[in-house]
Amino acid sequence: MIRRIDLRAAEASTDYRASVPRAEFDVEAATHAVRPVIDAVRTRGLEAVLEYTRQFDGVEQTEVQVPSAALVEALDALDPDVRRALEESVRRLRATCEAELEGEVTTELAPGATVVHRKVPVDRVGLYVPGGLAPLVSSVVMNVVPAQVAGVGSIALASPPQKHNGGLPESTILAACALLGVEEVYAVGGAQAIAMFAHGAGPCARVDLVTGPGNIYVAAAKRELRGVVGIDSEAGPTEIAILADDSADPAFVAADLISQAEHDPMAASVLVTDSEQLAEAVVVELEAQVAATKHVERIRTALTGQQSGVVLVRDVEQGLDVVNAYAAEHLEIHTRDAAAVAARVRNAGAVFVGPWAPVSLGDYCAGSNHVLPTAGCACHSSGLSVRAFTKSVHVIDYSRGALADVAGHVVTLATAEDLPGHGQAVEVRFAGDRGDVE
Ligand code: HSO
Ligand code: ZN
Repeated sequence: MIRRIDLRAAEASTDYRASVPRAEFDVEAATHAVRPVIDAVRTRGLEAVLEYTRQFDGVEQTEVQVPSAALVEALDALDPDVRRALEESVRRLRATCEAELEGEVTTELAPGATVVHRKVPVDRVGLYVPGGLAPLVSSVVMNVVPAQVAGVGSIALASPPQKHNGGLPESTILAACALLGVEEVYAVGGAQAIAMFAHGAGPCARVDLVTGPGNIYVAAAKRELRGVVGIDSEAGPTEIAILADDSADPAFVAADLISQAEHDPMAASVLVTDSEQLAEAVVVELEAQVAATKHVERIRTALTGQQSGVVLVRDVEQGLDVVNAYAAEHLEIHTRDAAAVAARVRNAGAVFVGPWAPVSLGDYCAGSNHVLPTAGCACHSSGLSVRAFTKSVHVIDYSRGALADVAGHVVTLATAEDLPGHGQAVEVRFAGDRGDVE
């Protein structure tokens, strides 16, 4: 079922980015569809948001904000087991986020010459939680917790309205918002939600930063609005790559490939191995396990798609080159000495080491974040963390003497760039009696 790519004879200089399977997720193509939506929300605000909600979600609304009573009710009705699991998920992620908070860094360049690298949280963020094939209640946790720990003062969250829930977002999503103390929730989805965040509409004031995954229209809207508003990263269909040798357990490997294929017919599951035997055993396991899963169709489509495959390599060394080129959203290492192999991974959204750290653990309860770069973006971008919700500001504090010490260099560089006004801004301070002012 799953396709096979044999790279064992590839030259050492091969650019594996061209050889690894990859989903076709043509964000560009969706751009022309989202442009009018963005324009309409920018110019007509709430009225346009309500129109698109009627058109795309089939829901008739007169307002977009979820009443606080609905949030409280959803939390009251939440299954106690789900509540406990969410609380554990929050506890672990919060601990990681708190440990990762970066403090101020002060550098003294000379007596009286300091530069402070100060961390400032973004003022207001808009978090997007998709509806889609499954209501990802865990994505509420993954977006909200780092924003809260970073110290973001104003948090708004949007999720598509659901016909089966009276036009409100999924109840579990509302319950998670209530659990985390998020009070500003909008029943708006798709490009219109991203446009509402970027430009403001009705009760929703514009935000400074939008985060969270979404479908192709959400990704296209984020691409269009980048600059008007800050954007975390464009999230495409989910991906799992597994680097395994003959020590791996084929049942574990197959189950993990299936777990991410379960998200989306376009999801990518890629096994990279130097063991022909393991590859065959995994294929046998996939057949057996897929037949027993709930979402067989979706999973089969994902596993047989051109974006998935079993890649055969000569050895783990070549396997590392392949996975570094692929830059998977999630990468599992099932080899001997897995920690040492994992230490050599440079490009991956998140790395899962050994047989006891499946991606599902990271999806819910590891303490790591599951909003991660896809489509090879892990070679330049990071997953969501407190960093995504913080900006840094350099604060420059020099005394008169400290400026005097370096003034000559400033004037020289200003002259070299033919910008004498820059030099003058320093020299004026030392001209005449001004020179005595401290
Ligand atoms: N694997 C998804 C996140 C998720 N899985 C949420 C289950 N629920 C993208 O990292
Ligand atoms: Zn998942």
